Amino acid sequence: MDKPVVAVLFGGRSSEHSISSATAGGVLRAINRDRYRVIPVGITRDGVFVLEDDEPDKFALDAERLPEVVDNGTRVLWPEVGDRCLRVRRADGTVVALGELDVVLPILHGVHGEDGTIQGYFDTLEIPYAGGGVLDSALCMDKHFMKIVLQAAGVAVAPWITVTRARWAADPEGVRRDAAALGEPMFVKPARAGSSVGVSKVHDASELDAAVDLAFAEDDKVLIESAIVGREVEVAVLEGRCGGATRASLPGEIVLTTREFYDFEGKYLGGDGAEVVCPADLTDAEIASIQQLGVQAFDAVGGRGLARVDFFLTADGLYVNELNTMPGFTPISMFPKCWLASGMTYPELISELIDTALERAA
Ligand code: G1L
Repeated sequence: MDKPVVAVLFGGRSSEHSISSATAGGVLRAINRDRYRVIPVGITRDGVFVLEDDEPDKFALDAERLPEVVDNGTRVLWPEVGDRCLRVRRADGTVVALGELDVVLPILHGVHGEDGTIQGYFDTLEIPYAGGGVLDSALCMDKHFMKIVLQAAGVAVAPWITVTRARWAADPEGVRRDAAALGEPMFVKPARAGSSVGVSKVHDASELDAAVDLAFAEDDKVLIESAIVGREVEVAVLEGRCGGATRASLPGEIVLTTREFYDFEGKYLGGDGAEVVCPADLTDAEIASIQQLGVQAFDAVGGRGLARVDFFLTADGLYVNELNTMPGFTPISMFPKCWLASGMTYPELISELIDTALERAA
């Protein structure tokens, strides 16, 4: 049998274009080339699909120059429904066939990446893809709906209120009153931005307005949540194979040293103050509860492919903080680290995600 052809899709119209490109560089370096034929497809910041160079080092994350997909004139033409042939149109107008596409590995963040829209596009084209599907991606992109679904499934989440821009304009006093009932401190977050952008911790009522305004700069819908005091533990979840059950890794932990919470700089720019540790120092009973709740949360949102489930471990139990269908995916990110601690290497994990998608499509 021929090797399956995998299009690695990255970049995109999101603030995390460079993170996506750098992650794709790592995936291009690690993917098992004995098993797959790889076609790198970049999306420019303007949303143009271009054939990229198969050069992992081109996309390395470097503090001086962030990696970027630029329009090189070689446009990718997706197959029509029922035809799997991937083609490109060169700048001179000639069209060249690259081969029969088997599966897309989408490494994209935010708008048109992890919100279910690109997933719907590939569903429409009948092209299999790794990772989350339309429903779980869209649900987990919106913290308001994600929390409602988790709560309905019996998964504990931090108490919160959701505030629309319209309500904040019409009834700020009412919002301040509802927020006060949550107690202090609180977190204020945009409903739909990723990577802690627009998130702030509010220690007392005097800080609330500025935090809400900051979050509204990112989205028209904002969550105000009680800050849960606890350890930040996370588990990496994978869809079951061959009709089997959902699987959870050993849990990891975000160990804070100087930073108040795990923000964008701490996550991606090598800012110190937060450390990703896996396996976390936990009792067997704690590990079992975290794994069981991670699987329950994944199944509650109709999870597909993978998700990282983030918890607060407190004296009175576990709260799910977030379910991320496109978790950080460099070799040093939590998701791959948790599977490494559980016996699966980074290249094996990439194969697992691709094979799960191929198996579902078969
Ligand atoms: F391989 C999957 F499952 F498709 C997959 C896709 C995307 C795993 C992880 C990610 N993560 C990301 O794309 C990102 C968070 C690095 C983008 Cl900024």
